[in-house]
Amino acid sequence: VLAVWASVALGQDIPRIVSEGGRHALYVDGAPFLVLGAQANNSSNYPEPLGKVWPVIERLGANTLEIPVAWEQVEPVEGQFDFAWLDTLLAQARAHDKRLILLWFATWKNTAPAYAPRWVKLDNARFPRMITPTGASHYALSPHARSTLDADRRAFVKLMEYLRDKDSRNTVIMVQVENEPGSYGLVRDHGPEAQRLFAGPVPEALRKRLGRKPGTWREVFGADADEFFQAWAVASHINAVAAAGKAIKPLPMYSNAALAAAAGRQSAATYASGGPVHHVIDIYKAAAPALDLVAPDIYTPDESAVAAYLDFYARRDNPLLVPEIGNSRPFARYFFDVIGHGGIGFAPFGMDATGYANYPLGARSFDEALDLFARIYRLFGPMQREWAKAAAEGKVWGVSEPVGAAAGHQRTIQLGPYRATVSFGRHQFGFDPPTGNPEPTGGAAIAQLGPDEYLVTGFDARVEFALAEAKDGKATGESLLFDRVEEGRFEGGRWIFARVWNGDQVDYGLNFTGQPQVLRVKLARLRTA
Ligand code: N0T
Repeated sequence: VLAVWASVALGQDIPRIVSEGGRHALYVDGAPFLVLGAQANNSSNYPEPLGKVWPVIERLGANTLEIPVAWEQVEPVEGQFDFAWLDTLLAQARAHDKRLILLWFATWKNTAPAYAPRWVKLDNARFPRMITPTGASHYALSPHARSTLDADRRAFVKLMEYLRDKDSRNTVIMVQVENEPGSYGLVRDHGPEAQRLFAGPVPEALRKRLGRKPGTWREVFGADADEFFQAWAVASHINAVAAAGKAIKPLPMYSNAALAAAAGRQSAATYASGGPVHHVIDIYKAAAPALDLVAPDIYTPDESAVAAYLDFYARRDNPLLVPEIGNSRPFARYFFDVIGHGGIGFAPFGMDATGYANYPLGARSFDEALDLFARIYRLFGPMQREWAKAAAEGKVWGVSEPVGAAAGHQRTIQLGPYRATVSFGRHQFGFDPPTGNPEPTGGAAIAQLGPDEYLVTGFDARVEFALAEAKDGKATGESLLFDRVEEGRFEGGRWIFARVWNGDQVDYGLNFTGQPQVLRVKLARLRTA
């Protein structure tokens, strides 16, 4: 009680993840917060390019900017720390009324040590690379070098001390520790320390969590042993860094994954082995309790793969955050699936005007899909807190437009007593079947506000409600009516009424266009038999 009082009195309601009953919320300033984010390009982490970042963030209507802090820029000379970048960044973020998620680019940045200071990345004796089975040097740093961990951790602690001392307002709401860790082309380290550990027993914490009998890595995990061993080592390093940082200021922290294929198992030499890919989430949970979550970086536009990834990462023990998603047009609609999974945040990657585009992962230009992301953020911005609160209570649903005719250009949402059918590409008047939108831009989101009362919104979609039990049009003696459909908006936590939808606006379902429209829908059952 005293600690709570003290933190409130000091204005230090530190952001935190609150999980209850397998649902999650990111608390910012003491209440659930939905990250309507955008990630800057990798090299935008200097004062000068910020001038090309903020205008894009403003156009998007994002509430959070994800941006790197490089180890090389804060500790260019060993033991000499320089946080001028953060001085500028924090001041400008506050002036723009935006929150920040800092990306700690250190031992692993897309697995490589390129962002480590030169006194680290050029000293292989003290900060060794991984070793291949034939004794050659790999490009990635070994996760088994105490010296590397000590140096990384010391710099990260300085970063967190800076935030403790200079950010009592908590402009920074989360920290990503490393970036897409692991190693490409080599499944695990074969250096002397790695070999010694690999021949030894699987750590008890891991073995018990996975319910396995004791044994060596190979005995326990067979063909998975190399990747699991690497994941344990990388996650342990990240955990030690995160734990030391949290001891200074306990901000939410996470690790992001360069994903493995959603279906089947490709060779671990072909993706970032040891990173938090979906089939090693449990290893990260065992090795890295200091992390609040592991997160998918989504660059495949394939809807079944995206659906699989969201299912993999939205878990009772893992809040869903999508810290990177491609910034081309097909990706925008996946916002609805992410928040439908109770996600705490979403951020297209590469959203600044510094001149780089990661096509074909994302768009040819940062502004190709800006309108699609921006309309979503403008819709959800005013009610992000209400949405995040409903998500924490497990009362949210969301779907996006499927491509191709197989799904019939529609999706179904089960709302307990009701079923919502969301269809795409129809005239607003009448019964014409859905044919899909000219491009897949549609999506709908529903949050339960009370008994029989739902917040309903979306773009380029029609939403229709039915009784869940009334299958195949069979009469049940009951029919479903709209008691009342109000259009309005949330402002400062209050619902502002604009008008009642009736007549054509409800007779053929609730039609959402490109306009930002939010409805409060009260459903009622009419007994007819
Ligand atoms: C992402 C971004 C940035 C299709 C790529 C994705 C960001 C990092 N890496 O622009 O580098 O810092 O997190 C790698 C995806 C590779 C997939 C290639 C197969």
